[in-house]
Amino acid sequence: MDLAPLEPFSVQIDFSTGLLAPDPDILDRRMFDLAGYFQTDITDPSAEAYSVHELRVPATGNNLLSSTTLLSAGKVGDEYLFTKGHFHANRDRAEIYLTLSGEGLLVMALEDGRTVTKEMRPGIANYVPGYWAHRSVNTGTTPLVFYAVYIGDAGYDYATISERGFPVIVVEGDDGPEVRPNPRYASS
Ligand code: M6P
Ligand code: ZN
Repeated sequence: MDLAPLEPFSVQIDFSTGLLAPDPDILDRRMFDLAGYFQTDITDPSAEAYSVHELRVPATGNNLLSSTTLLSAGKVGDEYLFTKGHFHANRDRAEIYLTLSGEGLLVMALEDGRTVTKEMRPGIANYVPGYWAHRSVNTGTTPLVFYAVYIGDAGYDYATISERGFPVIVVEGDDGPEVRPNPRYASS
């Protein structure tokens, strides 16, 4: 082996808040980071949208990275709040989501526009195979908290989603969340 092995370690995950101990790397996303992502304009740019709390592990292909995401409840127009969503820069890298609290939908899309949407509820693990872009949507009234595990060199391609959008959007309908075609989706 070229490098010394990492030391084994453990983390404490608070399932209701998603907070980790010892201290993770924290990435805060505010509403202005999501400007242009919704059908309507955002109204409160400085409001917290979500945060990603990542365990400190080198981002290499032999490691597993993992993080909790704490996604606020709320809507922009009639669209539920969501994460930016991304393809992996290394397209074939897979990921697993385990929902810890709250409720939502995991929207996944291939580059050809095919989509699959899965429920996110405490205790459900969602498998995201390589090549599927993924976005989580908080359809509840409390924060959506989930733990994600991904291959260390997956990387992020945000540009494709930021330019084209997802093929579907999730809006509040008369009987709850509805998945509808995105009128602004730019197919390739
Ligand atoms: C999950 C994982 C992370 C991701 C986060 C927020 O925790 O997929 O890799 O950063 O969700 O999603 P996004 O990066 O699309 O904003
Ligand atoms: Zn990912």
